[in-house]
Amino acid sequence: MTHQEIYQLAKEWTYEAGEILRKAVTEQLTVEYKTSAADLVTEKDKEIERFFANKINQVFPTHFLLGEEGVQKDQAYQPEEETVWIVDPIDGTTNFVHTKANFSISVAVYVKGEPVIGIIYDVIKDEMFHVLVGAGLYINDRPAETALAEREIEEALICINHLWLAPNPYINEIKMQKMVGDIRGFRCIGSAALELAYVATGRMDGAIFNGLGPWDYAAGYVMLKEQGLVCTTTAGDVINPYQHSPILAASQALHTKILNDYIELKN
Ligand code: 2AM
Ligand code: CA
Repeated sequence: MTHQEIYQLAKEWTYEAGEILRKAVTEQLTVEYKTSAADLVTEKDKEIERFFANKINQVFPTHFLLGEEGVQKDQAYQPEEETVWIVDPIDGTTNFVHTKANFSISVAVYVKGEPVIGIIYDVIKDEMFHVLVGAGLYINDRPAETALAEREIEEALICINHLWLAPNPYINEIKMQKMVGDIRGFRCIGSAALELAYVATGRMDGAIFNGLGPWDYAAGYVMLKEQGLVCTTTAGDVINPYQHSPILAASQALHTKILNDYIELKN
């Protein structure tokens, strides 16, 4: 099958999964803690990941699945040698449970280490960000703007989390506080994937995360790359798409400015 055909199927499956989640927000959910009360999982996270696992196993038995909930067990493979689907069945589970909006399904396909497909679906808004590398980034049926404005720091809107403005083990909070004072504003939508899609489409100018799973950023990374934007670790290094990573995404000039002036890592 061609990449174009895989892309079409991936979008169809994501819409189908979205339909399940739109129904689910009206139902009673079983919520469990994963690592803490701030890290939730519902039966729907597992159900949606299982949905993708079944589809992939049926249609692409040679492909692998790297999903947040780890429903596909017993896979031993070298990701750089294979076709790998990187899936977050619900990105922003806390929003899914509490606010019932601003959560997304994130699906990426990487072929032999290369980003090929990225899909981020805002289920409640019915807004799908999607890209097949080389064929352009789209928001539903509309091409996203390609020439994104290069904003000065005082005009920038940046996605960050409140955690990085308070004492924390990862990043110097004093410099982060300086940054939020210098920029136009900051936002935390609560779905890292959606935040990266917003940077890729120019709705936000940058995003900083201190610890994301591959499923949180893999699809966003494909979109940012297609748009000529920069996405690295918070140390400015190249990302290994199969590992947990801190992330800094922005246009070239802002990325350099944030890295040089506002980020000081603690370890
Ligand atoms: P998730 O909903 O798929 O867990 C919340 O600010 C954003 O950070 C969400 O996209 C959330 O993804 C992500 N995130 C990654 N690791 C997390 C963790 N350990 N606890 C809470 N949110 C996490
Ligand atoms: Ca998730």
